Amino acid sequence: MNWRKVRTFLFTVLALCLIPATRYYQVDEPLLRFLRGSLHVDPLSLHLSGEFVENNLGTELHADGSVTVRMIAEQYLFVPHCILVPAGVPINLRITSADAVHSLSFEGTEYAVKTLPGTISKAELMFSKAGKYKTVCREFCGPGHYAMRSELKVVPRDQFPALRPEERGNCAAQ
Ligand SMILES: [Cu+2]
Repeated sequence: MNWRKVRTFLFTVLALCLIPATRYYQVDEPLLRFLRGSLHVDPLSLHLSGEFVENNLGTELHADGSVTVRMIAEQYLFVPHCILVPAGVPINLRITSADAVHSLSFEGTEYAVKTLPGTISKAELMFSKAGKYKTVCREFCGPGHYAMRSELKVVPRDQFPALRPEERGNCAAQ
């Protein structure tokens, strides 16, 4: 038996296995959720029905003080373009994509949320300090990818506007 050939073969198999293994949490996790059927959403009718209709996007303040943020990522912007959230409050982010795979990240933080058309990505975020965070797409999604950025504005909790149940917070209202 030619040990050198066997060794080369085994190394090749190992290397090929390692590539998907390192990408698993980035790509396959939303894909698996999608295949499991939970958190499924139709990317073609986001603006027509369901939780991602336009007047449901942005920051929603619940009676218990918790916050839900709903967003859509699409080539080449995040909707809403500017989001307002209170500091020091856990934020439930729910985001989906209308077209390609994107990744919403907040500069200066570890947060990065991959979005995939057809599935809702969920994340728990918290911003302890007030300030502005640039939000950028970290997944190459086409020629306009590098212009895909928006903003998150964190304001002290007591300065966060008291929203009526049907209202959504965004920077334009500031
Ligand atoms: Cu992108």
